[in-house]
Amino acid sequence: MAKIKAVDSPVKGKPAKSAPAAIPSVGRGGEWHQTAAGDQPALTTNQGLTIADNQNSLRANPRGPTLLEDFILREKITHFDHERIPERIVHARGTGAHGFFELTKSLKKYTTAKVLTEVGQQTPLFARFSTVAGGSGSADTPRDVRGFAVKFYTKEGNWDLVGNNIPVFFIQDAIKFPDLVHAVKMEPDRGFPQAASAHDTFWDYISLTPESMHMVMWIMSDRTLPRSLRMMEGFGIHTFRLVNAAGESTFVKFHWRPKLGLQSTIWDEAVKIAGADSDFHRRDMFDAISAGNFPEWELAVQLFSQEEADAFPFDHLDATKLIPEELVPLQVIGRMVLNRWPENFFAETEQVAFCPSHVVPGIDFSNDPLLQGRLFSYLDTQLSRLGSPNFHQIPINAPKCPFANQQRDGHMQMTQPTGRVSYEPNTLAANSPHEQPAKGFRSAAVDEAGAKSRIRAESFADHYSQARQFYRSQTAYEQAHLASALVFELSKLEHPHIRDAMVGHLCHIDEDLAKRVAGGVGLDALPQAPSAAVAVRDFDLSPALQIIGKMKDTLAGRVVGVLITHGSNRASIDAIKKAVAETGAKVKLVAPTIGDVKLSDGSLLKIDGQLAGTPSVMFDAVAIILSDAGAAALSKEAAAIDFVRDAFGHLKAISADQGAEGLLKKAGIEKDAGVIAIDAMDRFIAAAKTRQWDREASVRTLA
Ligand code: HDE
Repeated sequence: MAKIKAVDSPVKGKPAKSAPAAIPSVGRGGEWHQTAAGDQPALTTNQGLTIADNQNSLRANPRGPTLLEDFILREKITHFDHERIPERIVHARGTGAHGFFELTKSLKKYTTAKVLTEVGQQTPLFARFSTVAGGSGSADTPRDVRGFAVKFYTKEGNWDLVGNNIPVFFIQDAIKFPDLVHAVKMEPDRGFPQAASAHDTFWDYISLTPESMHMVMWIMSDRTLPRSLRMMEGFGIHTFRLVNAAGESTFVKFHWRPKLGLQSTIWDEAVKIAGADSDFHRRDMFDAISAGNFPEWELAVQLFSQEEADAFPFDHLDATKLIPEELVPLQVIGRMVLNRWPENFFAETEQVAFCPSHVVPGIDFSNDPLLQGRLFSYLDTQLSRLGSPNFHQIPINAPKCPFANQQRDGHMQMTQPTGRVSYEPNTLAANSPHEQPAKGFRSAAVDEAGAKSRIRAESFADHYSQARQFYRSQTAYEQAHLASALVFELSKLEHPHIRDAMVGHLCHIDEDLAKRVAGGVGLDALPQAPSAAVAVRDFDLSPALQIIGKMKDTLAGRVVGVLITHGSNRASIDAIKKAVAETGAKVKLVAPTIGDVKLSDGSLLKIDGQLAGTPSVMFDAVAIILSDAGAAALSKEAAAIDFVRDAFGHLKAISADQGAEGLLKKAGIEKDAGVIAIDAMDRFIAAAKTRQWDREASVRTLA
């Protein structure tokens, strides 16, 4: 039998700059092996043993069985097998960043919390943005609520403001949360759909939960399709309390307002982004921070007294209600800047453990029953996810102020306390931590009386009036998007009775909305509305609830895609780059092939993205700058036709030169005010700052 020659095994990884020439290693089957250069640290096991060979497991002979004895293999594989921790049951998909909060206005009158009283102080923080329904590997852009969680590492302990990008919630009582989440998650028998609410179990549950109707208006609006995590608002949702030095408390709601203004995508765009770049939001945040364009938000508060709360036409303890800005104006008190991307995604973004119960002296809870349930849930979930009551010792979770107590031991204990005292009070250790009556945390002394019961307050009974207020406060474009989203979602249902029930609820909110949706899902007549617990009221409209009304007149932080080919006009490309850069936005060049493109003047330009992998959904506005030959070639290219057609369909401004005409024609573009000649740069920039809303009726039939 012929002797079998052992095969060389390539050495993985880059050779070190100073790597010595590969030397054959005798007696290991003839494979060659590169030794570590002197300046490289040794690869070791977790016990510190230097590893000689990280490419071959220990075998009985070169082609024989692997030996159980190979403790190096077993340690490595075992560790690998345990690399994942349970993902969050909700909000599994997230993006985090470090930054700081700077207070600009003191709330000393209302609170003792130093983070809210020391003007000019910068408090380090970690923020995590997330989708709710999908798993940790799901796409960034499904229609979904976004988590907006901020951990402030204050001098007085960690304060976690764990909010969402929508100021209300689905349910009024924490006991309903597991049902809500089970209903929206993939259906248990089939394991789909992932990260989508457009399925029977979600709408079945919602149709039986009238208190969620206000939230339904928000999730069916474009708020659930943010253009960027940098362009969303954030809300603490619940009413909290601030407590001052005299022990007096004031109610507070927290709001984050993005410096770049509010902006959303539209549904067809969000769907296509998910295919083009499922990490769209994470990458956008990474790119912005890497480029030094640090995302920023204002922190604002709504403050109100018990007497004012008593006069509201809704209950401030009900998380399905908001307090319109027109009723209690927002006061801006500071800003958050995110300026550092985590060094390690797992260690920081995955292991960060937020708990609404993490507050500091001067901040306290209200009786919102949803908040009360959350105060339990998050600590419990961290014990399950991170596996130990010592999760606060993980660097991302550890307070940055001194912390000490007599809690001891436990799984994965990292500290090694000394001495014989592990209890408080004591007389044996003078320097051991003791309670501090004067400066420690105290709950607001609130009178509580009444009979114990499982009864929802009557003041929680109005489920439709704020839903109506939200819908009617939207622009006509936004109303059409909302109605169409409902049609889309309800059309996916297999069970017609759920559709009927949902349209029945809509009748209470707005009859026109109900008719639009009924028409969209093919109902001949409006179904019977369920009985409402209380009569629906007409609140004053609140324009602050719009997105379009809250877009800022800016292109800053956005991206303009410029489609070019060989022979494109250099001067036009330079002009658009200059104009876009002046607004604080950036240009990305797209061409059929990656590498350099040779322009009209013979110069070379490096391309940022290849056409097939860089569709126009990645951009806020586009320019098409082509030579005649380039346009002729691209007219036979589906990706180029889609580039233009989608930009037009997604209501984006399009700047086009003479050469681009052929491609526009091939894409069937009927020019409107948002399709702008390349030399009218000011008009293009102005149009790029918004969407061409009036175009929509010509490209899509909305409900
Ligand atoms: Fe959460 N929620 N939630 N939630 N939530 C979690 O905690 C829960 C609610 C929110 O980036 C979990 O660490 C209950 C409202 C965010 O790590 C869990 C109830 C709001 C995040 C949990 C709610 C939120 C979570 C899962 C009903 C907006 C992600 C993993 C009473 C104010 C934080 C985890 C991050 C995460 C429970 C309702 C926001 C299971 C029981 C209302 C932003 O503990």
